[in-house]
Amino acid sequence: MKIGIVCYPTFGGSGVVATELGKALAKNGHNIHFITYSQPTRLDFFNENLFYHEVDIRTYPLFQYPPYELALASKMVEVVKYEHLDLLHVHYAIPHASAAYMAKQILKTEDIEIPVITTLHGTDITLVGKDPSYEPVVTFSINQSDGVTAVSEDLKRDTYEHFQVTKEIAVIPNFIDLDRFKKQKKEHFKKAICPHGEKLIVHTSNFRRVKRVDDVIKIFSRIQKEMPAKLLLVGDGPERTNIENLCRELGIYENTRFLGKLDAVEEVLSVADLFIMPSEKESFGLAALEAMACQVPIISTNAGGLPELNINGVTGFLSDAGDIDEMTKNALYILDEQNLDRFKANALARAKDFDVDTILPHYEDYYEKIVGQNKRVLEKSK
Ligand code: GMT
Repeated sequence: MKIGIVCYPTFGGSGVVATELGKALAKNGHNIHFITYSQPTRLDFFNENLFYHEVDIRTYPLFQYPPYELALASKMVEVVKYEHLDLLHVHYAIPHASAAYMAKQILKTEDIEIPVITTLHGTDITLVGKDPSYEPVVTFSINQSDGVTAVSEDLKRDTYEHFQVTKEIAVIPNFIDLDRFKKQKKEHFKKAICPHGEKLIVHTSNFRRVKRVDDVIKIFSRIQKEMPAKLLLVGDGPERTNIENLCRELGIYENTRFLGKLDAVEEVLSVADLFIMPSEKESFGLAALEAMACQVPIISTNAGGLPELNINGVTGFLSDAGDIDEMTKNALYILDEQNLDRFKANALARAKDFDVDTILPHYEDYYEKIVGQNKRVLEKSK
């Protein structure tokens, strides 16, 4: 199949899933055309089936905000037309689903029918999409998509609850490449960071408020009072300065390292003992899945789709957002030598359920279904 993938090219979860999906599909022989405003971060290798089309965003003194959505729709029209695509798959509803709708209508005037699939990832529904400034367009463009997928059952429920969506939503969870995300031998790295056998705790995120990174710091500060430990923070974002200040306030800065936007996160996860994800909202929790694949147990909230990934008392523990006491107690339980290896093994076993080789066929079957449906409707209307 010839598939156009539209996504955010940055480190965000939706962009990572879209890029990894495109790479896996290309390896399976599909032609994948990425359409976005810069080279996706994880599009880092050559494959004869992978193509990249950059959206040209022309600005003009009149525009306070350059109209990205129009430039994107125009690029979609061009790529569908000249590359003879069978399908457009857009990741993250805003503004990709409405731009795809526009492209579809333009192409229709030239007798080209292109099916559009929208994948809902999380904050496009749970946070930004619900806002009255976007809600009508989000609802409309989801309903106009030929197919809609969500990354968890919880996100599907949330979409039906908060939007007048009538379209059937298929749940296809996030997935993981277990060849890349696996425990690697990085003992020298562990020794350098934890020279006295300290336990190593990791958090990775985009440091937005919804991630509650301050809770990570508070939990770590309490763990440290009970056992020697170090904290590695991967990623960057708007809350970074506040978090650094909190570390200084709590006197734990010396035992905390900010690693920034690290690409080889699996190397850090390979030496970690515990991963903390205290998010207020989390539709799936891809970062937690990456940790689990590297045999790292999870302390998380029970928000969104996290209970569909992290099994309470087995791969880690789930708590209400903000319950620092319970999360600390559970973290200390996991880090106890009597329990740690069991949780690590369980985390890996659970991660295997989300192996790319298991999840990819769900996307391929869904593509076949939507393209087939589209063809049948067209034939009937002739
Ligand atoms: O907020 C983020 O973490 C980024 C966001 C995105 O869409 O770029 O991630 C969301 O999509 C990921 C991939 O499907 C999910 O694993 C994350 O749970 C989800 N984040 C939130 O719901 C907060």
